[in-house]
Amino acid sequence: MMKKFVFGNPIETDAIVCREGIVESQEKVPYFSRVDDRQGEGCLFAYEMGGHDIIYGLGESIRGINKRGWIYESNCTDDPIHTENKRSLYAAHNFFLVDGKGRFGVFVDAPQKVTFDFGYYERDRLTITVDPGGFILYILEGESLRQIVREFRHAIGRSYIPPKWGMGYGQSRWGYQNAQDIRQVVRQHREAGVPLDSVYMDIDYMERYKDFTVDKGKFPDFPEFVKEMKGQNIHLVPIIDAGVKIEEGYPAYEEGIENGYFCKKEDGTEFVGGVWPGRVHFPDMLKEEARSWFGQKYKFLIDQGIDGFWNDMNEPALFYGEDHLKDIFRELGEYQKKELDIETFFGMKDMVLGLSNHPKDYQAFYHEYKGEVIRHDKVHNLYGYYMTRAAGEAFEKIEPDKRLLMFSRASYIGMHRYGGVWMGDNCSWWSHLLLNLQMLPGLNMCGFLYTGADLGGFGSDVTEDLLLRWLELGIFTPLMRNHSAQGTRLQEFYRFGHVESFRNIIGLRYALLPYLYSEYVKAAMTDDMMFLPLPFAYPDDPAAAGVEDQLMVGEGMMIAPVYRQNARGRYVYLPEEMKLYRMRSEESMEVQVLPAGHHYVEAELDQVLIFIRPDHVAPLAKGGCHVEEVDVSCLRLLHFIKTEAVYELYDDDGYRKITDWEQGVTKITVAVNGEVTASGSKTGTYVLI
Ligand code: MIG
Repeated sequence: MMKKFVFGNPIETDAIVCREGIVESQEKVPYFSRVDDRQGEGCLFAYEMGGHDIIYGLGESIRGINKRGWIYESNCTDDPIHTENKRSLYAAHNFFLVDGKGRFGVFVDAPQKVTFDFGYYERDRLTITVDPGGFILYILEGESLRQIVREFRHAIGRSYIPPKWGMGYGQSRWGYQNAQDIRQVVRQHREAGVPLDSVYMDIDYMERYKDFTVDKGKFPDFPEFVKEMKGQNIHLVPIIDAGVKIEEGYPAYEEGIENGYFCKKEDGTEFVGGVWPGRVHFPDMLKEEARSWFGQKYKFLIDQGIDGFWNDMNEPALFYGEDHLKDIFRELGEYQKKELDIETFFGMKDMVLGLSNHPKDYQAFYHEYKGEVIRHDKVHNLYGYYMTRAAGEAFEKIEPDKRLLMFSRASYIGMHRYGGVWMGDNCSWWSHLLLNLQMLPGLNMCGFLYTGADLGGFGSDVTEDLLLRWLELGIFTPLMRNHSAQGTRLQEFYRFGHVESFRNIIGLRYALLPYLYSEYVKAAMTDDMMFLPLPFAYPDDPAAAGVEDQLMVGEGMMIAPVYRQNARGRYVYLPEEMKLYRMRSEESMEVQVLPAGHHYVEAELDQVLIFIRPDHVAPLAKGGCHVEEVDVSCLRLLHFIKTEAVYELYDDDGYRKITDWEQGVTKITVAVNGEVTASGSKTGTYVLI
């Protein structure tokens, strides 16, 4: 049951696409009291939580799986330091679930800033504050948490499905300069026997950071280079930034100016911001013609053989707004005349440090959206979504049958139909390995199935053990990409002493691909989650409710990664009896059945813990050096059979859009005596291990 409550004149976000079953209600919002409408200053709702209520959701946000006890702001922000004192990251995912005294879901469909206080100001009080402007509140009820999520996901439309190679391993680094650098990365992976499907191209491939250009000095024959890489089963994935460089003679700039595609200020002139290329204009992604123009620009790269992209800086990140910068220079002139003391020094310092992503700048430009002129801050949280939508809508026209890889940094619910998200600029910290795990289920709730973090951490210096432990989680995330910032320690796997450990663990991912890919596609097709907090699978187990460091992965698997340095194992909670596969590689494993309850489970640095639920199986293929090489002709089944297990294995060619997914399903049945029978699209041989 999904009820809709409209307040004021909301701006349509296109988050909800399926309205069937949604009831528009004139009654009072259930659960909440409307405390205050603050005379145009925003609107506030409150709910009194039970002492043990758990809050799930909010997608990409900091802190735990249970979001209770902190205050979060949906206000897409380029903040590269994801510490627990922060309130906003890059996304605005305004959906959450309350489980306890009451069980319901809430979606605040509002493109402006929204604040969620989950027991921050008052321990048992949950409040939602929506900044001025209209908005829609949806309240969802259902028989279980999972059912509520499904209902929500149905309303927001089917999640994006990547090409299969997008679930292979990707190597990235902000700093790869040219074709030579990339060739070397590929060669070293191949030489070390570390599987690899893609190499990412960060901003340095462009000509002076101009979107839709390739630097000729660095890539003398780009189409030929793309072909050369394809010949080695490597997909190149270039970055696209939101800002368009202001430069005479640069087509994207000239066309944008000529047709009025850039965001303008009140006086009708184009807003000027500063990002990588220096001075830029921001395409008005919300304006339909501008969006379709920007989307078509990707064709420049697609025509040269590119089949994947990542969209960056689309909060949009602003180093500075030009007018604001001028004000600061002027004020600095004033400060120069003063003695800098306790008052003036910090005033000056804060002024300069606060230059980037300043609210004043977000109030200085406008969009043309659905026939209206709207100030940016009123729709701020839609910008990244609409940039990715620009690409997604264009891809439909350019390559109607093919799946292209696409993920974005900023997002809003609705964008999940066009692409995935990566978790932004994390750091090489052990706490961020845990944060990576904790963000996964919330993202799934909000429709984002294609996701992952910068494995090993983007900022700061990684260590070999952190990278390996991180990989041991990363092998389960659909987006599995090692990315790091320039200036940090190099973190390609082959740079470390125990490259065989990396090779083995990542080999395990490729072996697990049939399972992970099946679970992904099934989750997308049935509006379900791939990563679940334990209580979603064991709603009646009070001990499962507090587990913050284990996840269910698909139907039959539970993972419990080690995320502490120097640990040689960890405590694991089993809500029921399970079979543990302690794996060093796809070949080498120790197997043990563990009863329900708390256990200390050993896991050496190069061992991954996989738990299989009773009467479930998970198939393992023979891994390869890239996804095309994964051999599914003989599947070995991780299994725990008490009576019988039935598994629906989905597979396809990995490139074409999926039209009839049930056609790709093979039903595998394992009887209690170990006999395996299969029916459906692909039957091969099966071995229990
Ligand atoms: O502010 O393109 O999150 O992945 O390497 C830095 C350079 C801009 C931020 C992205 C990061 C990328 C970096 N970009």
